[in-house]
Amino acid sequence: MKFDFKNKRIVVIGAGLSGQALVRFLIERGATVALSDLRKQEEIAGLDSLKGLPVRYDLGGHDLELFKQADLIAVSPGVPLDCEPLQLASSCGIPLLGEVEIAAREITVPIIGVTGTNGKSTTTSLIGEIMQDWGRNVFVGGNLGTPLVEACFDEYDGVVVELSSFQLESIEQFHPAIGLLLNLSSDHLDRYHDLQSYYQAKLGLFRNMTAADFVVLNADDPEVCRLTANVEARKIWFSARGRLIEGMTRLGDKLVWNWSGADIQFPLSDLKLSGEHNIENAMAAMIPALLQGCPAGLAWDAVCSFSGLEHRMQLVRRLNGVAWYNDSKGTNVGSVMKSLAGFSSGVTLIAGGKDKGGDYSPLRPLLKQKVDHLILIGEAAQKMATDLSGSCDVRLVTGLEAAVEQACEITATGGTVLLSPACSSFDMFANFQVRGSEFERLVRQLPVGEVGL
Ligand code: UMA
Ligand code: ADP
Repeated sequence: MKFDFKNKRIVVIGAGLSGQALVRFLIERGATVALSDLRKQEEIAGLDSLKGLPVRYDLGGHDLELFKQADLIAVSPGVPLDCEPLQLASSCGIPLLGEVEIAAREITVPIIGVTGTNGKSTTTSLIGEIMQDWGRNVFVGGNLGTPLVEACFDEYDGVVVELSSFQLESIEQFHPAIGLLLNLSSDHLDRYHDLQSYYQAKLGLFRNMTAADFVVLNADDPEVCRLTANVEARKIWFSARGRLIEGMTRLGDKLVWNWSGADIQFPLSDLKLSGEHNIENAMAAMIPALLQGCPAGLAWDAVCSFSGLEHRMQLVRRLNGVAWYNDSKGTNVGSVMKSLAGFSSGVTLIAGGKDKGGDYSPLRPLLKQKVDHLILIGEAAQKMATDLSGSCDVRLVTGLEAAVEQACEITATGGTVLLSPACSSFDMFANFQVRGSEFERLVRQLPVGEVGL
């Protein structure tokens, strides 16, 4: 049901990308809007885009009176629902709507929603590539970078949206036609009290889905299987371990799609993306398109021509026999494990950043097998050193530049240097993109001839 925003007093909390897009959208719909953020004006990028709009600013802290007088609070994903102004507004009976919920009430075309702990951005982009190659005018965004509410400014045939647990926490009526849950592992324990609360937030994806909808699920992930037992929508499974008769399954060097009488094979040798995890992403991404009637060959061609997103296992440079990879988006233990799995040995791993409250010790077996040196940076460095000591040579350094210098000195010829932090970037950088770009800059300026032992 659409919300009537006309003449409503709405406080938008969080002045990042989502908050700014919400302000533009709500003003267009006739609301009286205030934008509130803990940060000061000079600390917030992009506010210029709101120049000339009738917005009341409440920056450098939240004015609680403003929240008490609102008709509605529009919530950015990065703002926890238990923060003081939102608790207060709730206790006064003022409705809180998340950015995705607000956007979804306006969107009338079918939505494909992608969630999971890892692989969301890659899979969302792959689905977008297929749909666009198929001639569909789809909006592709969400947690990937363009807030979903931006989809309300234009006409589209469909929407492909990446959804984080933060966005799914405040779902009320959001109802995708196809929902994908790629995998579940530990993350964001700085926002959630425990892992189960994080998983429950993810399950918000399915809240309004019915037997007329489809869910795409990873048959190899025990948590996904356990937690989706009661989901009403029709389940289509994918398995990289070849365990399915129906659905999308990997059998050696090909994928097999068995569904509703179809039996189609896709050769994995055509895939440009590398890494076992990307095979899973490719499998998941093909399913929505095939369900919607996209020709299988066209869908596979689109997947195969996709060479990956920036900051995900990107080869930056080969220098004096050492390969340097940027995996700045490896922001949790599960993703670093997948990234390390692609190497045999001789890795110098640069990790650390802002700690998200998890346990790093599941990395120990892979560190023992594949990593010679672990160079730690950022706020999490000490905790990681404690969790991982004894698994390989562990060093703490002051920052990314020092880490690159150390890696350059100690990595043997034939080896690999991998930035895959297992942490978010916010202790030292604006975001993971800035961290990755800074790493690439530092690596590119390393002099030829002085690298490797
Ligand atoms: N803030 C307050 N009060 C609080 C807490 C925060 O005012 O109590 C303010 C902060 O000072 C900041 C703003 O809220 O100015 C942060 O808002 P935001 O984090 O929602 O920022 P956006 O720029 O809108 O980015 C969000 C997503 N960020 C988060 O979920 C943390 C972006 O995902 C997403 O791309 C964007 O919306 C568009 O949909 C980023 C992310 O890190 C990539 N996501 C997490 C992840 O992938 O692990 C979930
Ligand atoms: P997300 O948007 O969920 O963070 P991305 O597609 O941006 O996922 O990939 C981020 C990192 O997660 C990659 O660099 C890789 O290390 C890891 N990753 C990607 N896909 C998967 C997957 N299917 N399973 C586990 N890890 C993955």
